[in-house]
Amino acid sequence: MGWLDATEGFDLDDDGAVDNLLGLLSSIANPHYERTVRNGDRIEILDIDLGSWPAEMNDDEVALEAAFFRAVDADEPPDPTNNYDGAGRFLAVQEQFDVNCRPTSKFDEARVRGRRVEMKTDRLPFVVGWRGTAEFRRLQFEGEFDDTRTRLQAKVGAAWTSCSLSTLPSPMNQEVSSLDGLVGLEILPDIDMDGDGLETMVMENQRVIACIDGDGSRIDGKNCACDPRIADGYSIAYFMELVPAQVLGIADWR
Ligand SMILES: [Ca+2]
Ligand SMILES: [Ca+2]
Ligand SMILES: [Ca+2]
Repeated sequence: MGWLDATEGFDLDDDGAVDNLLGLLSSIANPHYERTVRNGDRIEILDIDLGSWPAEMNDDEVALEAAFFRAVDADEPPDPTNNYDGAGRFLAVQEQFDVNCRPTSKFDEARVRGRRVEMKTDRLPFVVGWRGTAEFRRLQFEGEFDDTRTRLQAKVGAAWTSCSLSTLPSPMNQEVSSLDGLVGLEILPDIDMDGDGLETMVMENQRVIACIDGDGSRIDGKNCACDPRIADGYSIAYFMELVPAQVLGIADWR
């Protein structure tokens, strides 16, 4: 998996143009994804309810239940070499479930027709490690299975909220947040989630110190991106190849 180039992705704001602002940084991000997927630090599970699938592939559209969640290796000690051979065994992290043990990251809509899978959800919280949770809005997933319906090539697009980026450390400098890092590169949110125009941020000493709402009003403070008036996000698009996996249970993050 990795980030798609800025020219590829989904139209998240219905203006007819692809939205993938963070694709600008794909050449910086992708070596990190490649490494962490290979060494087992990044395990993402797409749980599709196979029970409602037709046994024979046909052109009927079938609604599915699906959820996305973060997982860890179930092998003791963790063995990343078998993660992608179709027999890998994993434990879902408990932070992806609510108190009734339902996934917090279910898709609102999921359907399959022939080889193609299309899914959507308005809000998807995704655990990115002990550091915290990424929040994606307007998430779209499109994938295509191979002949045996075991491997799935997919792309996923979403708006990654400024608030959640402000709670996660920058991969390039752990002293600042991912939002500080982006605004420092003059990369500002491009998806207007709350319809009041695009929000901007004010920096001082490499950190966001204030947010300017879509209507021009200023919200001071380093936590301004999590004020309810600040809702916009950064468009992003991922490519991924999914293989069969077994989920044995739920684990604490480790
Ligand atoms: Ca667009
Ligand atoms: Ca806005
Ligand atoms: Ca706003």
